[in-house]
Amino acid sequence: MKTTISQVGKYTDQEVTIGAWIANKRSSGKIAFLQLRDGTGFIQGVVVKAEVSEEVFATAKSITQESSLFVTGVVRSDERAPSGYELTVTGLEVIHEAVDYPITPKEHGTEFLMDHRHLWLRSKRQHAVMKIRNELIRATYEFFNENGFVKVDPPILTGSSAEGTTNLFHTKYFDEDAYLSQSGQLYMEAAAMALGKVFSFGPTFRAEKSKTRRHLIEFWMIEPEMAFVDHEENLQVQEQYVSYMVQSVLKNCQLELNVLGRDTTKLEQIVGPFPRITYDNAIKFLQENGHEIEWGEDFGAPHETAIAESFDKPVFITHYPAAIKAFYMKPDPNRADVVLCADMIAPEGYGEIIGGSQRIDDMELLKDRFEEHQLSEETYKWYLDLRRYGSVPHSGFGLGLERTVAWVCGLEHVRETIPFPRLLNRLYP
Ligand code: NSS
Repeated sequence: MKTTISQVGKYTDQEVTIGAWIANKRSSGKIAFLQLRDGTGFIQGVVVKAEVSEEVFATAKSITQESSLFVTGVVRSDERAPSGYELTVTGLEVIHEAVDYPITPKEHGTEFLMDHRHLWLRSKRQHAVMKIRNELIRATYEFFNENGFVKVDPPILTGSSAEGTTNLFHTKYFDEDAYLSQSGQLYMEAAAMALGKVFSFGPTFRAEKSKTRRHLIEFWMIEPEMAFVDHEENLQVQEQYVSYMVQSVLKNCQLELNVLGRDTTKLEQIVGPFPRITYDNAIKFLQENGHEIEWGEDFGAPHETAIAESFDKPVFITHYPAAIKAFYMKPDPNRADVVLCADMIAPEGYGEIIGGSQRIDDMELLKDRFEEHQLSEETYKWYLDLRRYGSVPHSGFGLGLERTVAWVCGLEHVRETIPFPRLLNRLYP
């Protein structure tokens, strides 16, 4: 029976064949242990000299790391094995022999591994990260589909900016100037007026000369947008969504969390509601704790970490000064110098994972903002139309997938959270 490692449990004590690679190997005169991987999982294949043909044992002894082969063997249930199973090998058919695979079981430097990202992805750790990334995506679709949202795909090539003009990737669109999307938000607002509750999931681009462990040049964002939803309701959707994602990973990715050595007790606490703190109070808190920061300044990573450390759950920082936030955010009706927005800061020092807000729904105010931000009204004519024809209160947010993966997996740096990271000095592989 041809099967995969993830499915061997259905064939206990039966003979199966699996297409696999040699992840690692050790052998003695009488026995060889093959660490096999096939993409769906990892399993140990045991080759006992006395039980197989001479040829099979010779192959087991000489086979090199990352060679590919069809392995035939009997599935044994084994409590000690991480997957719960082991394979007693009866046959080996080599497909392709790998010569001098560059990533050996010894330690390698980060730059070396990044240069070999196309191969590094095969490792057990990276495999676990990609599986958890996939679970977060799967849970995202499940959550929004079950809650009445429609998936809408905004364009990647755009003629305007959504998040400020300083970090736009410029390109040509035949004779016109064009930019790679920083955020699909403005288009999602149009979609919300057509479909009510919508969400997008796609790549976004920021030409930021930042080299921090939280910044990617190309990253993936989930952007829900909701008509007839205000600031407070927006926060409720966010805490439900983030709780749902984390609980889904806990339910479906125990093996992967274990490979990564993640402290899951920390993740078990991620259940809404999440605490909230206003920007005003966050500034006070920081000042009282010896940070040099004045009202009106934006938070840096150390500030975010200091605030997050007071909580076991993600925390919303709300009501930022209008002057340091995007043009489209709605001012607080009780106080025009702050806006109805929130950033969600993940616990354990992983920083901001969500930025969201209620949007300006008044056309005249939006026009004023365009002027203040020196944005051409002509470029945003269609966006103003949303306020011209049946404008409604509406809100939305953007969750950065890679920062969320870093947090859930407990990774130091976002470079391991995406298959092929685009960083300041890296476009290869
Ligand atoms: O700039 S954001 O804070 N907000 C927006 O783009 C809004 N237009 C979203 C919306 O309301 N529809 O980015 C949102 C999130 C932020 O919290 C991070 O988690 C992530 O996107 N983000 C990034 N991740 C990795 N690398 C970079 N450079 C990055 N920039 C933002």
